[in-house]
Amino acid sequence: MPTPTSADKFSFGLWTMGWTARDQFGLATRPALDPVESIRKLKDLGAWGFTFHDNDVVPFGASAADRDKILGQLTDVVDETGLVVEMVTTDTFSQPVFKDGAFTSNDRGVRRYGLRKVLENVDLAGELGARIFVMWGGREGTEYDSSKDLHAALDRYAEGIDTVASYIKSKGYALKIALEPKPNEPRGNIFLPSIGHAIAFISRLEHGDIVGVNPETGHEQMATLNYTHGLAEAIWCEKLFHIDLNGQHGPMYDQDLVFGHGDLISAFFTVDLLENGFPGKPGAYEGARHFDYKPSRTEHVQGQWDSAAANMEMYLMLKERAVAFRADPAVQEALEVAGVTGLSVPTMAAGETIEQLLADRTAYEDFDVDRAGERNYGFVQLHQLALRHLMGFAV
Ligand code: ASC
Ligand code: MN
Ligand code: MN
Ligand code: MN
Repeated sequence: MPTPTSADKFSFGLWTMGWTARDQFGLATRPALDPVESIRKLKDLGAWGFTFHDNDVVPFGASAADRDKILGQLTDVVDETGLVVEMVTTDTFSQPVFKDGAFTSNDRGVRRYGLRKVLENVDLAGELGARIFVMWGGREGTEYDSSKDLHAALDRYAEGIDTVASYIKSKGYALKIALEPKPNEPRGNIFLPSIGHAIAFISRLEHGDIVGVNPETGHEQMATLNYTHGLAEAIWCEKLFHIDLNGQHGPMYDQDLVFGHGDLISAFFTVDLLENGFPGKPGAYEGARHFDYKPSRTEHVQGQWDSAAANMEMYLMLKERAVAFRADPAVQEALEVAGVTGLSVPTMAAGETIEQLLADRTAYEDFDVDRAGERNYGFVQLHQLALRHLMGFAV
């Protein structure tokens, strides 16, 4: 089995393997993990970095003295292990005060409080040297459309993100914001439900240059969207700042399974895109391979760590297969036959004008539409080759 090293840039949220499995229907099934011990354990398993919400390490409402003590322990274990704090995120969803959202709450006092909580956390992220600041607005949304002025909500959301971005710039932190889309859960409908919605929103911001996206596998799949396509468009827009990898079986509740334990074929093509898709192109993703999963409620401490290791093993196994898939001469020929390689050729010739295109009879009047309609693209055979590689039958 391939084993992870820090060069693989794997990272985990402390809230992921540390989840005590308290859910809507039942109590916790395992004890809370000590964050300091968890960081040491992640190091032993071969991870490169870790991430956290403010309240994963500093309890909500902790005194300044307690906060400093906890953060001192955190920086000590970072020094000891060499693990990287690559991303920090803020919990603006757990406490009752945020039940109608933080930046888009109808209550202005809550909005100002939410903004202050996030700005405090920006300082923490900046001081710890994190490069990415994720914002998952899980409570920004509605159950009832009567409950929200939707235009005003988007104004307030933009105002909030722009305020945070301008604060980051004014402080000179090397931080970029990554918005995390999700269609629903915990709200009936969450604002910025997909990668595409988020990118359109970012294009309207004043400080959108330092704002991108943090797409999560399962969140896109809950909306029946193709995660790999979403990543591709985010890279193409130079907006893929971070990723949350996990597993999901199509449109149902947010499962947060181990990466690849849901839609395995989709996971294969996600890894293929990340490893083979855009190298050297503008916006190519070089950040952490970050997992945002939850060990199933049936697992106790051993299962929590087994599942953490499983995420990295899945990624590396898929990477091995994806690299072999691209290197296989039979695949390269099939890509050629299918026209996949030909798609890189611009449709217009270099320097060609629209007039020249209009005058080109071979493009239209004399184009053999019937013959083109009869082309066998061979996509099924190509996909079969991919699955042979994925299943280990192509050696
Ligand atoms: C995050 C993030 C999520 C949520 C969820 C909380 O920061 O990326 O998807 O919080 O993991 O349980
Ligand atoms: Mn999720
Ligand atoms: Mn996430
Ligand atoms: Mn999540």
